[in-house]
Formats: sequence, C-alpha cells, structure tokens
Amino acid sequence: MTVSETSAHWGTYRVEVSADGRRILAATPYDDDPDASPAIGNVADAHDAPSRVRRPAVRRSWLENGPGADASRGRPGDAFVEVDWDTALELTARELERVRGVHGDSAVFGGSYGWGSAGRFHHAQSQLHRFLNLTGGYTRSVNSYSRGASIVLLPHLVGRAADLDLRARPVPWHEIEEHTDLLVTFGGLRRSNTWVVPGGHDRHIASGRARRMAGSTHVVSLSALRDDAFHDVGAEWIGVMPGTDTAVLLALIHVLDAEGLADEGFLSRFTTGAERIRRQVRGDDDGVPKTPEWAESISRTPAAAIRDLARRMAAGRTLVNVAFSLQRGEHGEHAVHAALALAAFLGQIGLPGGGFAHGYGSMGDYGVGVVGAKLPVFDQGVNPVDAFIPCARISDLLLHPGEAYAYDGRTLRYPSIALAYWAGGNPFHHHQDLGRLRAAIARLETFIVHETHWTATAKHADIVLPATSTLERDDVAAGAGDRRLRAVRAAATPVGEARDEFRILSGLADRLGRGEAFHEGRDAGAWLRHLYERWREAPQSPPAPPFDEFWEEGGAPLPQDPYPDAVFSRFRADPAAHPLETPSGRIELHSDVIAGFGLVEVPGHPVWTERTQWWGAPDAATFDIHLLCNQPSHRLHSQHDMGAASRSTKVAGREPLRLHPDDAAARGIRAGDVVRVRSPRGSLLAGAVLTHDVLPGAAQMSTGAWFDPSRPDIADCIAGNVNVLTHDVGTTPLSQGSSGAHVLVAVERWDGEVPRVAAYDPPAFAPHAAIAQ
Ligand SMILES: Nc1nc2c(c(=O)[nH]1)N[C@H]1C(S)=C(S)[C@@H](COP(=O)(O)OP(=O)(O)OC[C@H]3O[C@@H](n4cnc5c(=O)[nH]c(N)nc54)[C@H](O)[C@@H]3O)O[C@H]1N2
Ligand SMILES: Nc1nc2c(c(=O)[nH]1)N[C@H]1C(S)=C(S)[C@@H](COP(=O)(O)OP(=O)(O)OC[C@H]3O[C@@H](n4cnc5c(=O)[nH]c(N)nc54)[C@H](O)[C@@H]3O)O[C@H]1N2
Ligand SMILES: [Mo]
Repeated sequence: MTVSETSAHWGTYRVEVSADGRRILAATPYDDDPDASPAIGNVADAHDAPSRVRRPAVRRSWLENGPGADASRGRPGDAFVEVDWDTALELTARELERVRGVHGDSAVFGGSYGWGSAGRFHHAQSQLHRFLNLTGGYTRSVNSYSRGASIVLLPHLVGRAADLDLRARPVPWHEIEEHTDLLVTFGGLRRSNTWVVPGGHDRHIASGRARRMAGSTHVVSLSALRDDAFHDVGAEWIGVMPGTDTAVLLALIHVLDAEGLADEGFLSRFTTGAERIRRQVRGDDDGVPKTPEWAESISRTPAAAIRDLARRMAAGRTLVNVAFSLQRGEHGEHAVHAALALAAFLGQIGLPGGGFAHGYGSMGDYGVGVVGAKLPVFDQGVNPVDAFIPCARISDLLLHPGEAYAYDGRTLRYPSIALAYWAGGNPFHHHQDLGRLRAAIARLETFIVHETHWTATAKHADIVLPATSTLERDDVAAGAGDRRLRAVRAAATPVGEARDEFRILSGLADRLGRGEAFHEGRDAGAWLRHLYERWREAPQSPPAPPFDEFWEEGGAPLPQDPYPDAVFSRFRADPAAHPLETPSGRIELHSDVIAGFGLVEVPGHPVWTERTQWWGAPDAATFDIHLLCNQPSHRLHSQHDMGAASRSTKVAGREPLRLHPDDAAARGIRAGDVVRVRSPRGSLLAGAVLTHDVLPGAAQMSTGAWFDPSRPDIADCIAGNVNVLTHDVGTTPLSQGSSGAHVLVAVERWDGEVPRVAAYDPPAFAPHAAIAQ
C-alpha cells in the first residue's frame, strides 16, 4: 500500500492505494483542512467503477453507416464497438480532416465547457483548445454557467476592472467580521458550496470564517430554503419564492427612498441613473409604486419583514451579497442589478465591510483575503476562427444554424456545426432541457468525447476516448489564495487503456501533421518541468525552488499577500483619480449603453417583469411547485455520482426531492416515497424528503444525478437529473446566460414500478467483428 496526496476542485486529500496500484483503498482529508468536502468519500468507488471508460469505443451505427445526423444516439439499444488506440486515433484524425475540408473550420464546435480536472497541465479544455487551434481553429464558447448573466451585465455597470475585483478582491471575511453590522445575503451562504474552489483548496476556511463572522455580524438570509445559511449559529431566515428577489430588492429601495434613508450624497457623487430607479420604485413610469406590499404579492415575503429589513439596513454598516444562483434564472440580470442599486442607495460601497458582494456562499475562495498568485499556464495558442456562442446556447446553436440572435448589444448568427468535440465537461449534466439537448446532439454528423466515465454525454458520442483521471498522472495544482503550489503525483495506474489528454491529442496532432507544433517534442513529464521552470523564472513569480526540489518536496510556497484594498475602496476615496471603467466613470444604476441596445427585457435599470417560471405564472396552475435546482453537497456537479458519499444522500435509490410537509400531505406523499416530478419538458423519479426548511410551494433537488433515460415508459430520467425538467432559455438577450436555477414542476406520488437505475452501467458493447473496415 502507498499513500499519496492528490488534488481536485473539491480539495486536497490523501489516497491509500493497493500495492498493485489498481485500487484506491481509502481517501482521507488533508491534515489541517478544517472543513474537508465529503466528496472525497466518492473517490475510492469512482476510480475503478464499472462505469470507467476502459478502451476507446466507437458507436456501432456511426461505424457502419458513417457520420451523419442520427436520432439513435444515446437511445436504448445503441451499442459501441471497442477498438484499439491506433484505430480510434486514425478514425478521429480522418474525421476531423473530413469535416474541416467539407464544412470549414468553424463547423467544429470545441467549446467543451466543464469542470474536468484541477491540474494546471492536464486540464482537458486547455489541451483540447491548443490542439484545435493548431489544426485550424474551432467555434468556441464564452462565459460560464456559473455567472453567465453577471459576466456580461456587471462590466456595463461598474466597468471591467471592478467586475474582476468583485470576484478577486471583494470585501474580505475578516473585514465583514470586524466592520459589518448586517450581512444581508440573497441565496444564503451555503457551506457545501464553499467546499469547491477552481483548482482546489488544501484548507477550506470559508465556512469557519462565516461561522466566526456570524458571532459578531447579524446575518439575514433571503431564500426559499432555511438551510441555505447557518441557522444553527443564529442566521435569520426570510422566505422569498425563487426568482422574485428583484421585487423584494426594489421594495427595499422604495422604503429607503420613501423614508428619507437613501444616501443622497453617495448617489450624486458616485453613481448615475439613481433618478431612473427612483421613478421606477415610486411608480412614476407605470403607476405601480414598488411598495413592500407590492413585493409581497410577488415574492410571498411578508411586507412587514421587508420594511423592517430596509430600516435595519440603513441603521448600520451593511453588506448586500447575492449568490450566483440569483442570476441563473430568467431575467437573472435584474436581481444582480437591483442588489447593486440597493447597496448604492445605502451609500456604503467602498467602505470597510459595506456595500455589495457577489459570491459569498457560491465559491470557497471568495473573500479569503489573499491575492490569488500567478500560476503556471499551458499555452492554448490563437484560434483562427472567430465564431463563438455564450456557452448556455449550445442546443440553440445545433438546432438553429444560420439563425440570428442577440448578445450584448450585437446581433450574432449561429454557425453551422457538423462536429462537436468535448473533453472535461458533461453537457448531459450541465445543460437545461435534456430532451432538447438530445434532439440537438442528434443533428451532429459526429460527436467526439474524452471521458473518464461512461456519462450520458459519452453514451451519446460517436467516438469515446478513455481519459486518465487526476489520480493517474503527475500535475501541479493550486486554488486562489492557497498556501502552496502542489506537486500532484500520480497515485494509481491508469484504469484500462486510459491515456492523458496530452498523449491522446499528441497522437492526433501527429496524424494531422501538427505533432511538433502541439507537443514541441516534449512528453508530459518534460512539459510539467518546462511549465514549472517558465513560471519560476517569470518576473512576477514568487521565489520557488528548482523543479526537482519542488517535486521532491511536494510543493512550493505561494505568497500570502493580503488584498491591497477591497473593490471600490480607491474609487470611493478619490473618484476623480480612480474612475470606474464605465462611460460616466461612476456606478451606472441606469446604463445608457444597455438601454441603447433596445431590449424590452433590459431597459438599462432593474425592473421586475413576470417570468414563465414563477408561482404567479400561467403554467403554475398545473405546475404548482417551484423547484430549486441547486449544487449538490456531496459531489462536484455530476462527478462521481456512483461513489459512496453521493450514494449516501440518495432516497429510494435516487436523487432526493425536499418539500414542505403540507405540500407532501396534500399529495399523499410520505417521507421516503418515490415521487414523479414533471414539467412541460420532461419527467423524473425522485425520493421524497419532508422538511420545514423549505417554503410551502417551493421544493429543492440538487443537480448532478446521472441522466438515466433507460425507462422512457416511466419517466424521462429515472435517477433524478433535474435538467430533464428545466427550461432552455437565455436569461435575457443581453447575456444569454443559463436559466437552470429553478423551474415550475408538478409532484405526485409514484405507485408504479420502481425501476433499477441503469445510469452507471457501461453501454452495450458489440463484437469487434462489426468494425466496417
Ligand atoms: N439546472 C441546473 N443546471 C446547472 C446548474 C444549476 O445550478 N442548475 N449549474 C451549472 C453550473 S454553475 C456549472 S459550472 C455546470 C457544471 O457542468 P460540468 O462542469 O459539465 O459538470 P461536471 O459533472 O463537473 O463535468 C465534468 C466532466 O469531466 C469529466 N472529467 C473529469 N476529469 C477529466 C479529465 O481529466 N479528462 C476528461 N476528458 N474528462 C474528465 C468528469 O467525468 C465529468 O463528466 O453545471 C451547470 N448546470
Ligand atoms: N459541493 C459543491 N459545491 C459547489 C459546486 C458543486 O457542484 N458541489 N459547484 C460550484 C460551482 S461551479 C458554482 S458556479 C457554485 C454555484 O454557486 P450558487 O449559484 O450560489 O449555488 P446554488 O447551490 O445553485 O445556489 C445557492 C442557493 O441559492 C438559492 N437560490 C436559488 N435561486 C434563488 C433565487 O432566485 N432567489 C434566492 N433568494 N435564492 C435562490 C437556492 O436555495 C440555493 O441553495 O457552486 C460551487 N460549489
Ligand atoms: Mo459553475
């Protein structure tokens, strides 16, 4: 048995490996990690699970019939033929060549969104993008599912630099603890979300900081879930129905305005457009004053609680936080915009512990107070193709080639895609309306996927190439604020014939005559050394030992520089010397630029407009439960859903649905029952959990159960993947972000057959004789 240290987005931990290097015997947290992620408990099972991709495989009908649109992708009965690496690489290289030749380079979609590995070198997307760039380019994707709306909106309101600072050096935890009287957080402060950090943390300090802070700072959490925040340390819960925060935020501003509590000095000196918001909340535009009573009729948040909260917010140092989730819904831009406006009316932006934050409770590195160090990077080169999509428009891209759509004030056209190439992401986890995604994927001529596991995405692919996991290769890793750049040594031997992305793509590049340009004559070990030494020698890098010493030592210290100043503090101290990168140099509470785009949904200032996914919407007559689809506590997205920790959360063998006991009683549902959940787009089976921690009329299911379409006669997914229910629309035509955070559903007890979950089974394999060569 050997013990190694390894790193993933959910943390740094130790694995005990069997003597033959094939099995993970145990995975245990790193010594001084104060709040390690339970996702570590999935690793041993996931490593050599039956669902690992062991050999390259090609879909039989693609082999037999050649490339082309095919609705049988991923359907029951679809079979794969395992082939050797040479055959797989040759098929892949020739197909890429054919598609580029026939349809042009923009017909290759290589966006490949996803949270694959945490390493700096074996990062699937970086590897794939470099390879695609060197072989002709590809249609790419921009932005993220995480902050798809904010990433476009906030630069218009506060400028690009301040938007980056809001993420990289927000008001830090220690400042909140010291200065903030009241932290008002929309979407809570979810402990489980702070277990995840891009690159992975070796010490998870966020939840400890939050608890300590809650000792001196009063926390008010507005959400449909009580346990979104630390109710055990006294956080106060105010219920708000999903997707209605904008109404509550406008009402809070209404109270400040009506009661003379707005900071007029701040508004006139540091912002533009406050008058437009005032007109909006007074009802001058539409005759509807945005009073707390008005907001209650939309959000079900008691008017008295809103009025009282506004007064409390004005009475001391207040920080307004919005979780990422608030903007991951229809018209999600407005919630973020309204929260920024509320903070501006309070006048504390740029003061210690006051103002606006966007990420507490969403990511573990948010506000840790240490500047993220420069890290080694693997160069992706330049993409000769300029076509792109906002990442959450993937189905639209494939279903509507040539069609025009709006994005950030521009009119773009979806290019025509023949081949999609995915490595390190799982669109059948992350995208909304999986039925629609299947129809979109069916249109491809060819779908190529690198995967560690037979995910639903792999099962919908034509060529599946087995990738090694982080445990099976050497790398370096660190998350923002970490104390060390870690040497992550391979702990186990690769499962089956799995190869590193670098080796797979080197093989393809060689076959396409671009090998030297891609690998530059180095193998993976030489690249790691090269990246490290280049980083070490760069002028901005911290002092670090030579590679061999670093590797031997297991890491190199990273600087722990405190934020030089928090976002907006210099702007506040001297707005003339430090203007924001906006047209006015100020915070734009109304943006003329956005208004100039002429979008009805986004007039330039925040407004409440009715949504299709809202308890007051017409659909709610039938789909009367508003389901929150949040991040899973015991795994990262869909990763390792077959592992012990993730399995421990399942109810009746599937993803749990948490709902209020009154809603359950009205439907004859008892704890532990199997329930069927439906939306106009699809249906799933889930296991019922009854709790008073969720508002009546709302419910909650986490994302990430593996899509299981094996029994369409019973439900579109029998394992409980919420994305069969969600609707696939952009937040607004401004940013076209993902709307996956919530969806209207109907819930009923399921008395029929309860089928076995087949999601973790490998696909059917056809005999080798089927290879048409
Ligand atoms: N309804 C709804 N949907 C959502 C969300 C929501 O709130 N609601 N949240 C969204 C958000 S914020 C995000 S970020 C996305 C996340 O979506 P994804 O990042 O796509 O989800 P993951 O499950 O992390 O997918 C990563 C995949 O990479 C594979 N993998 C791991 N290591 C490697 C490797 O080294 N090489 C290769 N080739 N593959 C590897 C894993 O097996 C896994 O299948 O989901 C989004 N989807
Ligand atoms: N354990 C774990 N941690 C993770 C991840 C994971 O997969 N697992 N994923 C990581 C990633 S990639 C991201 S982007 C972040 C995402 O960070 P977030 O987007 O903040 O995370 P969510 O869990 O989707 O949402 C947090 C809470 O917001 C509430 N909420 C949802 N919609 C609304 C709304 O309209 N109004 C209000 N007031 N509340 C609402 C829900 O009750 C939910 O529990 O999480 C990261 N952290
Ligand atoms: Mo995300």
